[in-house]
Amino acid sequence: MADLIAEIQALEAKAASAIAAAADTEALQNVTQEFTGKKGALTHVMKQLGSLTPEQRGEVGKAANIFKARLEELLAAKEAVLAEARFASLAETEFVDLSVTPGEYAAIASGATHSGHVHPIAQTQKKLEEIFTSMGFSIVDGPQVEDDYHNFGALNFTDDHPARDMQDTFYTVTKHLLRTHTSSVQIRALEKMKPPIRIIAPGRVFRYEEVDASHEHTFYQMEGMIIDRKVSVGNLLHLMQTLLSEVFSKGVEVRLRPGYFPFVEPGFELDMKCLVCNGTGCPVCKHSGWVEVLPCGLVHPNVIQKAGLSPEEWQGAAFGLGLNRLVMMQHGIEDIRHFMAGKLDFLRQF
Ligand code: FA5
Repeated sequence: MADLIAEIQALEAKAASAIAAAADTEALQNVTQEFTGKKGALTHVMKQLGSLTPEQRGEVGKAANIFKARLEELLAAKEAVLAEARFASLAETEFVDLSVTPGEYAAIASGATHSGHVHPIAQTQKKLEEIFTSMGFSIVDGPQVEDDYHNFGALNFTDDHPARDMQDTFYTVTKHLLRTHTSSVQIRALEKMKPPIRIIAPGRVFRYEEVDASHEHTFYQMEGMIIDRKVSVGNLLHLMQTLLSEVFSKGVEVRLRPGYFPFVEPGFELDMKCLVCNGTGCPVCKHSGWVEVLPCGLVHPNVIQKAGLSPEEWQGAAFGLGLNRLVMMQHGIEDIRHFMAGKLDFLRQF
């Protein structure tokens, strides 16, 4: 009998160290099984009671009950410690910050936090700004709500000029308009700055367009203009080449063809081989294999004269880059509408 009681008492020390080592509730349940379960250590001792007198059995039973009570105490104390640790870590991981927006909260709760980044058009715009400022150009800006004079009149579009129809225009009730191109900023720069002038003017422009894979009603252009003594088509082509080779790290196929704009003479259209379909034909290039991205030309003498400068002394070269289409070529984007659709899955690729 004494042996059995000693065996039971020895179980307490073993149980105490198993409970101390248990890292979670599951481990605690295993300890319970190990000592008081059907195949547990205490059950094993109790199976040996058969040879004892009823009194001796009573003594061993008492020792077993003391052990069980002690075991429960130890288990309860450890469970309390584990629960406290669980709550402490919940407070760290499952807090509710009432200042975050629902979108941010969903991202935090799912663990999928994404840091924001610059829009792909703005990324390319920034790169171009760096290239041109390193060549001595300054970045200038102008209003998006313009008057007819800066958007058309000063750019050699007379009142009844048929070329006005080339750019379908949104007018306001005050007879202002949403600028149809960044060429309006050429005029504002000529009004403010003294030649020689080297500027770029990136910005948002608007047209009353039927929207499709390559046409938006709201899109981005970047105007570039040089006014200097002795500016030639050679200077213009050099600018175009620099621009394209810096944006595309690989060589790209371009073609230059005559283009008509009232504010340049001669005028050119610079098209790029469509990089969405590699020139085989798709909705972006309207199945022609080529995309208009970079019209340009030498500034028309009338524009220079209207700005109060002598066309004999000063000449100019200008271009009007279609930024959305350039970025489409850069990344092989097959529809211009992705840029403003607010789809995070699209934007996160860049
Ligand atoms: C112009 O806007 C002239 N101001 C460009 C210019 C500047 C010519 C200086 C000469 C000298 P155009 O309408 O072609 O030209 O537009 C210029 C570029 O903007 C196009 O080549 C094209 O890439 C882009 N673009 C035009 N319309 C849209 C549109 N609806 N959606 C997206 N991009 C467009």
